[in-house]
Amino acid sequence: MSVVTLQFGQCGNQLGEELFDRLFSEAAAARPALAGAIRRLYFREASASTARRGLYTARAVLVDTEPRVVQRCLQGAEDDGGERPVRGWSYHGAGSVYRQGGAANNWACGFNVHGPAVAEQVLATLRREVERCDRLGGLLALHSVAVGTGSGLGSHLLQVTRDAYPAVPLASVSIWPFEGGEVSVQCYNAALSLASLYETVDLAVVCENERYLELCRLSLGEPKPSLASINAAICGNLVRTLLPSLRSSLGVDSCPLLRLSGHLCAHPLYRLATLKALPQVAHGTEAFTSDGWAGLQRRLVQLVESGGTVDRPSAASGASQGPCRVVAASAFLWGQGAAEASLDPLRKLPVWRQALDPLQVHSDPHQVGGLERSIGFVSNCQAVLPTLQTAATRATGMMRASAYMHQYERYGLSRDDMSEALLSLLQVQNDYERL
Ligand SMILES: Nc1nc2c(ncn2[C@@H]2O[C@H](COP(=O)(O)OP(=O)(O)OP(=O)(O)O)[C@@H](O)[C@H]2O)c(=O)[nH]1
Ligand SMILES: [Mg+2]
Repeated sequence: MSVVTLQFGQCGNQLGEELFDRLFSEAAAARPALAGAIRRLYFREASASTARRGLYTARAVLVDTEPRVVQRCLQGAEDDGGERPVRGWSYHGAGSVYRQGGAANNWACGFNVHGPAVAEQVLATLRREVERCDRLGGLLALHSVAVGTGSGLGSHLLQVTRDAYPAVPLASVSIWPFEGGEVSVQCYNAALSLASLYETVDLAVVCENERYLELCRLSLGEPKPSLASINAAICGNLVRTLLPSLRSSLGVDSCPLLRLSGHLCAHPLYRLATLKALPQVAHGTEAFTSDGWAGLQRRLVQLVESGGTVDRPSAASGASQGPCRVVAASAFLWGQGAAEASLDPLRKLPVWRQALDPLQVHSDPHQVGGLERSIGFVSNCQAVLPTLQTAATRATGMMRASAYMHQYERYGLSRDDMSEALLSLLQVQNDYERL
């Protein structure tokens, strides 16, 4: 079984490149059976024309409204005059679709202008990639919700992809912007993206740049994190839910995150998930870290209760409204003794008792990221609430003042369309609040 990744816009493409690097290096460090499973899932053997740049080709479709980032991804290791080691994998040039001009920071421009212009070409490119899979296990989209291409074009392409593959698990990794607001209309774009995601994907993994910035600073020891560091931190969490685990009930040849989308998002009102991983250690110190399973699980429970991402003592006290409630979650224990570890501490997680099988646990002896023991965690829970509340408050305030609406009307998005998206955002916020 294989998974095809869709990379939309600058953020989606940069994040995708980091993710494939991570997956490939995990395969290189894994025992042969697991390495084979990882490569079959996310890579295919390179054709003769691309083999000189690596033996494997990422199963990916790259899309953008400007050529720069896609071209850099395609050039990969050759780009910097050989300073970076040859990475052993590459993208296939024919797997990319890009235009000129960008999407003007505007969801409507991406959705209504660029979307229809490239949809057919993207679907044809995706079809070719799907035909190279023995069996398609799912589609994973990477994008930012903040500006024009990843959010607007991404939303359009996810809709046509859903129509073309109605029965295939479809998940997104949706990056939320920094709170500081690089773009004044980012809350509009996020609301429009979220409304669309709720109609198309089975599961949307929400990764907030602000939280990962804090993770890099406070826990990973990087005083001034770059976007590349943030991508590395996101992929460090993500990869623990994407690697197949041979000892798990999910089967050797499937992507856990996609296989679990039905379990995590069984209820149609709750489609958002967040990631966590422990331990959080600075790059280069992995070999000196040897946390026990009981300690890791206890800290994970504290982190989940607090709704946070960063593991620090103050997170233990929990939020003032009580512990963050969880609809459903999956924990992945990676490393020495994972299959034999007692799971007693994890049973204290604040999971929703009405859900069937609310917590699933999977394990494998592979040491992810060189850590003797680590836990990855994906949960559908109230941790998304602060992000939803901030976006909803800002977007409704701007809408009341009719701010920037003309920019959207210019690209065919009416006030009613915007109001509907905001209502949908408020509804999602309300549903998570009432959990
Ligand atoms: N985590 C992460 N965030 C990114 C990255 N690149 C951009 N962003 C964030 O994504 C948002 C901007 O989205 P981009 O992906 O740059 O824009 P785009 O989708 O290409 O859309 P346009 O350029 O407007 O056509 C901002 O919130 C950035 O902080 C990245 O590599 N990693
Ligand atoms: Mg761009």
